[in-house]
Amino acid sequence: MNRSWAEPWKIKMVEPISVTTREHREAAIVEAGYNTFLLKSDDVYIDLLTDSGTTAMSDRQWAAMMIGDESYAGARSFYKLVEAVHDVYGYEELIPTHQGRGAEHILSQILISPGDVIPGNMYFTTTRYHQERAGGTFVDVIIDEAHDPTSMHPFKGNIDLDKLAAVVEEFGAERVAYVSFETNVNLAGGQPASMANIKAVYDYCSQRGILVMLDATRAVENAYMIQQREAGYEDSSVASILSEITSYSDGATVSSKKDNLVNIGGFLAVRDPELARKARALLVAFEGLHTYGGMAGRDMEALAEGIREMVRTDDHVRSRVGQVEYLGNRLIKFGVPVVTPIGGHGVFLDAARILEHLDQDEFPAQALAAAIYVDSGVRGMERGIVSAGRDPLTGENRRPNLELVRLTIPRRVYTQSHMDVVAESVIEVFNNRESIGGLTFTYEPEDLRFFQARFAPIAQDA
Ligand code: PM9
Repeated sequence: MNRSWAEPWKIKMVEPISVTTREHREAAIVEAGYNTFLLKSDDVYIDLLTDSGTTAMSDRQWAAMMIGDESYAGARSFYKLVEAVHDVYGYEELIPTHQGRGAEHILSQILISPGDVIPGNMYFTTTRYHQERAGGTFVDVIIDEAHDPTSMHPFKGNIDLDKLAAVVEEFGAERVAYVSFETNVNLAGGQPASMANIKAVYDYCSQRGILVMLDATRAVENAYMIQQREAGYEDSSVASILSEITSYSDGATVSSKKDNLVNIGGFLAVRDPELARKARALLVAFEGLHTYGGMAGRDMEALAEGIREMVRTDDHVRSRVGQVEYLGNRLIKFGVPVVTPIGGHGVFLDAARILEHLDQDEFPAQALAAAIYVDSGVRGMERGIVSAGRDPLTGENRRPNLELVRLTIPRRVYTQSHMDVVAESVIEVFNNRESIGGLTFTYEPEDLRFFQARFAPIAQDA
């Protein structure tokens, strides 16, 4: 018999949430311009917008916050964080930032010169934004399977070495600022890279003097997938797999609001002291002094504990990913098209297949996210043509193959019953999908448009 797992924690404090009426939600989505980012959280029942900063911290983390050292310089809490990052990720030099994009900003500014290219395994919105702001051009070198929501490839986050070699050949190694290697690729659906691929990319790059910088934001989830799927790792701990992943890199940016189990924080970590010196010079201008960057002492305490907790035993990540799989498998059972295999941090609904009657220019994923919200108060996020934005050179919409709604599961926050409610709502909306119409922009911001864009339904007779 298959035995069940359960969460490796019990609940000590609860935060009430309440369900609203359909009429209330219909008014709220209009007020939010059909953008779930613009909804007030009080109008949301089950919030699956993001797994970023939405974690429930442990009693140990809350206790650690009480002993935060708020000294301006040289705080004890900083050194505790340096030790945790070194022990768990293996990097010597730590540059603490307010969150992931702070680290991406600094990394892009110190490594990218105008005209450089940055190959990477599918883009991430803020990462590419900072790369472009620094004058670089991002080039997608992820394997083709990542762009196919139905592919069952176990490592859809892998870099295609032939594509990478073609970029290096075309531009020359000296124009490659670094390889941007994301673990458990967010926009591909939370899909991992294999250890064999991570190592092969690092070997290829180090032979040519090209740096490999990980986006290790969800590296623990990637390590767990390697344990589950890659031959030779079934008996290794997630902690040891994580150490091996990071050993094949020159540094990493991390949004600590995900794997690291805190509500705010992030860091850039590198091995090279000279690179760290350059990063710290910018850190003091844009974030804060080099021993706190963008965080209070108490935040660094909670983060240091979160980093240790995420890999103290494998039970945490097993139940975290297990909950995502539980939701995904329920939806698959009822025929709802989702990205497969089920990812590490969320279930990604395939809006292109669900709303086949809508053109991509009618923003099917945006419309589907709004429809699910109206049905039940469950909030997801568009990850398709709106998130992809416009090409800065041509001004044309980028048209990603993946037109998705992400139902992202916060860590240690919701129960299996919440997942059942979510599944039932998505199934109901799926069964009534023909009634969902397309959307058009009423306001389109220039940069990172998905955050604040506003929409209206396309008139039926248009
Ligand atoms: N990710 C997410 O919901 C939060 C904002 S949505 C743009 O998935 C990766 C892989 C991320 C990420 C944020 C960041 C930026 C970098 N890399 O949000 O600045 O998923 O801490 O991190 C979000 P910060």
